[in-house]
Amino acid sequence: FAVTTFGESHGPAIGCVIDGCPPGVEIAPADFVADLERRATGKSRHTSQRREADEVEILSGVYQGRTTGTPIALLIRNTDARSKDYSNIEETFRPGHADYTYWQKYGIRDPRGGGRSSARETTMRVAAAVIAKRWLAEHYGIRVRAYLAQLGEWKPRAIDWEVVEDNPFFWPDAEMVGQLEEYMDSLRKSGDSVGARVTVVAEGVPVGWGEPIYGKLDAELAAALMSINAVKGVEIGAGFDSVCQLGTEHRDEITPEGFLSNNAGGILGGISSGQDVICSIALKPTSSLRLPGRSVNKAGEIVEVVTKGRHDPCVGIRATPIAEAMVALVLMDQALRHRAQCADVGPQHPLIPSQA
Ligand code: EPS
Repeated sequence: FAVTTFGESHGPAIGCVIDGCPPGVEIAPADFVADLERRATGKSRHTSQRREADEVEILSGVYQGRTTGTPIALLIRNTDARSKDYSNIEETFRPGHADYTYWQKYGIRDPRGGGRSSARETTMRVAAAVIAKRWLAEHYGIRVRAYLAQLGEWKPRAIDWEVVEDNPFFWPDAEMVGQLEEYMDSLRKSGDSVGARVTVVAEGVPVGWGEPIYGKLDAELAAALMSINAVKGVEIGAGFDSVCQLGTEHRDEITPEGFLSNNAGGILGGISSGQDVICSIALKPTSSLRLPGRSVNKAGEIVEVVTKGRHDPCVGIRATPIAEAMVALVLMDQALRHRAQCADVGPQHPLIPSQA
């Protein structure tokens, strides 16, 4: 199950091609709406105010409402680009942005909204994952969901999945939402940005997915999550907290009824254990800022950079559904690989039940 995307933030359209999807998955343009809206700009005052329709056109791979097994092409036309916002940075490099590395690598770059390096591209990852999520749910009862686990210094005091979709931050602690609104309002007014942490939990993943050395489930999750714009860190399970743990504390002891903890994040030796698969990502603060920063231009001269445009004061907020999507894409790929190799081998004895 391989996904590739194409398109630039300010080009005519963005799209993706999904190869290797099994036939028979029911899918229609309306099925993409909910997840694309969760990720979209312009849904609250706390994110970019660009207003995109994000309407999916299915160009191939679906016949009479079902996938045919052939490559699926999805297209979304860009409808609200304002390229003049970027006319002042054509010759310069935003500090902390991919402008500099794209230009060094290719000798040419599309400065309009960051072109290919824009987070607009992640729309298509979320679209592709709608199909993966549906297939995973139908075949294995898997549910992949995520929440914002930290915003700057703010950490939730409770994790309540019931409230995550009811506030603009994907925040799991309803009592704190008012404080976050205030904080984000003052941050936006200041013109600065802040980082965040997102946690993804995949429930119902059977034991045995992932390959032992090349293609470890955790390695593929890390690569997929790290490929999201602005991600600077990935953790699986206890992640960097493992550094301070003792072995007796970290190991997840086993009983016939199941594991007694989940520091492993549901993955042992690169293979799923049957527990929840848990990953977290760290996102850097948005680099496109209206506050002046020091940089150089293409001639190497000292310049001061100010970015216009409609940017997110915290890209981490909208990264929540994107992280969820990347985990679903990896799980679907690993599921198909596992079926190809091990379809005839069931789980071994003694059998520990899959568990949260
Ligand atoms: C982005 C810059 C902004 C965001 C954009 C990501 O766009 P603009 O170039 O219009 O200022 O709105 O996000 C999206 C359009 C989207 O759909 O996520 C950036 O620099 O990454």
